[in-house]
Amino acid sequence: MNQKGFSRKSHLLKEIDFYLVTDSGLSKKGTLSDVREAVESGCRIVQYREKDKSTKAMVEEASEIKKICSGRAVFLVNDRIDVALAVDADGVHIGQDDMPIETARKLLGKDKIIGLSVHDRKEAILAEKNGADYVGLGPIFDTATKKDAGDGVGPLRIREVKDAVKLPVVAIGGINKKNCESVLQNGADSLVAISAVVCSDDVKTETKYFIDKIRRIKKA
Ligand code: 3NM
Repeated sequence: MNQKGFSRKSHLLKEIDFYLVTDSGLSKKGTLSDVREAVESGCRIVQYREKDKSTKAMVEEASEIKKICSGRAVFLVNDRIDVALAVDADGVHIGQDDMPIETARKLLGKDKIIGLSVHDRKEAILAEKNGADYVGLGPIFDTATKKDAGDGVGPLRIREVKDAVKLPVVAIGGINKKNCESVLQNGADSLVAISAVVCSDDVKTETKYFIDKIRRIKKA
């Protein structure tokens, strides 16, 4: 990997704390409003996750999100490498059953960020070996947001994965204001809390709450 590309990516990922994943089905004010409010609150990484729109609508929306994130937040697209390429996003987030990471890397090139969903230590080690830039570990707690997520693995799993890989670990699944401390105390570098943020009336305030909490606990 080109050293410049590598250090740029690891620098960007070192900066992340609260990680916004969009969900148009749950959102009260819509995806673009959620992204705008989260980024205005200081969120430095946004993943556009859309399961119900046409490719055309996705490319249009992704292009708007890219503008909002420009110079302020890393912008990734969930699963859809074609959409990420179409708008020149910063990268993608893929799952275990999506495009194989080696193929995704060939399509995207070495400078783009690729995040991979993992469930345990073994998958995380493989993700690192295969060139992922970070891992999304989940579901930490039971969640109704992703129907096929399975049972929560518990926050201690974060520590196991952190001890096994050097990659940043983003915790996801059932995380809210009440349980986020246990997630952070077990070493998560970043966390996602979809319903806790996009179902609220005030995405800005909720995002700020998580950002402040993460920064405070990381510093302690
Ligand atoms: N991925 P909420 S859990 C999109 O385990 C997603 O990989 C998961 O939503 C995984 O914060 C999940 O509302 C949904 O629980 C997270």
